[in-house]
Amino acid sequence: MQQPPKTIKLTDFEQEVCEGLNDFPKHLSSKYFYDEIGDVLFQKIMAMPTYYLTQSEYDILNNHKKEIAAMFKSNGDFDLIELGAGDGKKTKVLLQELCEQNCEFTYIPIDISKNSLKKLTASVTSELPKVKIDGFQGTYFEALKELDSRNHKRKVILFLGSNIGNLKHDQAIHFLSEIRQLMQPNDILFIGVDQKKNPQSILDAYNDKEGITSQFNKNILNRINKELQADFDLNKFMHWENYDPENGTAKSYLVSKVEQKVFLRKLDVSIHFKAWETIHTEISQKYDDDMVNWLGKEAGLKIQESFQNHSKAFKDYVFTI
Ligand code: AVJ
Repeated sequence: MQQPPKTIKLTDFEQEVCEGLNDFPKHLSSKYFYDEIGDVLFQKIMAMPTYYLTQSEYDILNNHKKEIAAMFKSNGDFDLIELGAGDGKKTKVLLQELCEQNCEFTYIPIDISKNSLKKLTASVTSELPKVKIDGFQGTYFEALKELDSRNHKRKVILFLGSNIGNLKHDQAIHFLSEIRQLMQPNDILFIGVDQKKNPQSILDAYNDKEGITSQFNKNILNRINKELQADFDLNKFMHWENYDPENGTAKSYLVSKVEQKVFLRKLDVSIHFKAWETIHTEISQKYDDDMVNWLGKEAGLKIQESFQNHSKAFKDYVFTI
């Protein structure tokens, strides 16, 4: 195994890429999908009919906005905190309804990307001028801790889109427990969770014929090429999706079609691939009520209510402490 010279101070990205590609089996973290190109590709994925998640959750929010908004405001003023806000298309349905019900709230989207926060703030300000928006750039926990120290407003925390699916069970429990620590009795955690369903629909969602998901998955190699001056040939890798209906875990891989060597010039590291060797890049966990109940219990959270779309493909759960 090759390590870069000790004198170089590595960024988290460099460190994790180096470790992941030297590990066996190889892996890279899906959190690095989202550079500027990755953001655009994910927007395209969300617009594909086969990627049913986005439309399903949109329908839930749209069909139940009255009840949801009424529930959010039932205990008075609050901060509406959104983890990983993205383009806010789904959230705007709720923002509009909250305005119509004359709610007193501040919308605080949290995102790691300065650029997407700027765009979101501009679009909310122009489309929904009544909404007070005060975005926070940083990781979820930096932001939540900072908000906790700033004020003691009641919190309604949104975590939409089944982003929790990128976490393994122990990571999801850890994540939920951390949020639980920052919640008071009247606070709400509202989470979107993709459900177990016909395994073919799940494979189709992550393996579209147009190859957009493949581009999205391979973009992590492009990013390594750009940022670590590497020479991955994307044509020598294929996107592979696997779904295990027993445990509900969808996994994405990049498979090396040939034996090859890749050089990461910035780190002075070269990586060897056997023919058909894999890089595991993402998990997209699917759940049912029992699993969500269990996660909540492990983290000290209770399900108060849940909302589903007509096809039952997707659910939003309301948790309290
Ligand atoms: C943004 C994590 C919810 O896992 O469904 C879409 C990302 N990956 N297609 C998901 C994704 C491949 C997505 N999440």
